[in-house]
Amino acid sequence: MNLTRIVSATPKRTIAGLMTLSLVAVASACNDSTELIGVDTNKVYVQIERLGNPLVSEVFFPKRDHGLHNNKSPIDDIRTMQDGGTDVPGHIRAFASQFGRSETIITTLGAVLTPDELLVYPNRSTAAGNVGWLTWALKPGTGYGGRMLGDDVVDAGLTAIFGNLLDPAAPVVAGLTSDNVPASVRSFSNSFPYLEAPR
Ligand SMILES: [Ca+2]
Repeated sequence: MNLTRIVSATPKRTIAGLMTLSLVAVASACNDSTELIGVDTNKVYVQIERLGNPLVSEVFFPKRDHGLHNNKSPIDDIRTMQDGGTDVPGHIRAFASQFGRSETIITTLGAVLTPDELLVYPNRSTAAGNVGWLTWALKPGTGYGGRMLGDDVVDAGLTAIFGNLLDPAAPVVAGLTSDNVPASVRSFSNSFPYLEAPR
């Protein structure tokens, strides 16, 4: 399956805010400063972090660049760092290349994860199997997207990077396709807040 082609052919309807778990800075002109040096009284909120797709920052960005990712917005993800962006595709390539991952894997990951937003298509069916992380890409034209509480997103992400899901010809890097924590170790309720009790 050529996800790159699928992605480019699929109109993206983004509920971007869903994904930018960040506190979005509003009511002020944007600036490119990546330094938090205090409270900006011209802003209603100060963005301190963001999380779109799982693993993008945690895996692909070296620790020194986490602050950069947290202080930027999805619109910056396609731009190079020299141009003031976060360069998500470049970070993916730099990381994956260290493990000899194929060009197909690298470009597909870059296409699916840039910009770093959790995509949701609310006009699509929520039937079983249709909702969940990256279903919009895996089931082009019908996948709802989003993220289910029970999604083992770490295993899914590691499998995409180190397995052969995106490129059947690629070798599987043994031992790196799972965090060895199965989704079954958690249970969820059907009522708010849907999470199991602390333990
Ligand atoms: Ca897992």
